[in-house]
Amino acid sequence: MRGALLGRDRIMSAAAESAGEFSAAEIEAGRRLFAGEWNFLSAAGSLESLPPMAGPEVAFAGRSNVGKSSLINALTGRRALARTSNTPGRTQELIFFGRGDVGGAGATGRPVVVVDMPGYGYAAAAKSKISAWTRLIHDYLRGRATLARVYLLVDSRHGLMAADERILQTLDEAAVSYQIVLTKCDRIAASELAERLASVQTQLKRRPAAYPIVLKTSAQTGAGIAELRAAICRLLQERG
Ligand SMILES: Nc1nc2c(ncn2[C@@H]2O[C@H](COP(=O)(O)OP(=O)(O)OP(=O)(O)O)[C@@H](O)[C@H]2O)c(=O)[nH]1
Ligand SMILES: [Mg+2]
Repeated sequence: MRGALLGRDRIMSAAAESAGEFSAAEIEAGRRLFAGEWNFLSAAGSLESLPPMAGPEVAFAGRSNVGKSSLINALTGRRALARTSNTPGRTQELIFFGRGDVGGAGATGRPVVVVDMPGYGYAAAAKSKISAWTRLIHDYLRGRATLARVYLLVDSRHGLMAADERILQTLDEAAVSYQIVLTKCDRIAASELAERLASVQTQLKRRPAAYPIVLKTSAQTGAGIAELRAAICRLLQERG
């Protein structure tokens, strides 16, 4: 397949592959960023109750039950920092987490805040709740100047779905940088995972604010977690 790529596509593909790789030093910097004591900072059910903007934030968004809270627990090494559940609709507010030690200073010397978001596409909740969450999610994503990147989680078994369209549109329109992270990779065969990754990356080509590399993770096995930490660390360094 790779041999079939020609010219610009081939160069782009090579650049994308190298940008998706991390040196041992970057993996270590990512580990250090997420080591230490992570704590709950605050929760916001409305725009008015958002904490004041301070250091850079990275937010985890995606369909209900895709594994946002589980991934945050895997990143921070705390099994029950973010609340997880088998039932969709577990996280019902924007939840802010930070490092308790050294003010949470990361590689840039500034604290990084991790934001767990309510899921979308959950039809069983009350209509009024769904519309309130939807408004909160979209307002936060559009209006938060300190938001360094959104990690948009996608179940590796399903790929991008119709329910993801609205958030992709908001992020592209607001020019908020986002990266797709495949979750639950322990649930599918390696060959299927490679196909899903390629097809999602192809779908992103026409998305202006999407980072072209898709990450693969499993909160269950820990696969891809060190790379996601390194990616966040690199992002913070690039932002300066
Ligand atoms: N096999 C497997 N299951 C996972 C993984 N990550 C999450 N899960 C399971 O998926 C379910 C949902 O996980 P959550 O982390 O609560 O999902 P969420 O996206 O935060 O859900 P909402 O807050 O309801 O939007 C739970 O039963 C988790 O145990 C994973 O990497 N592998
Ligand atoms: Mg959750």
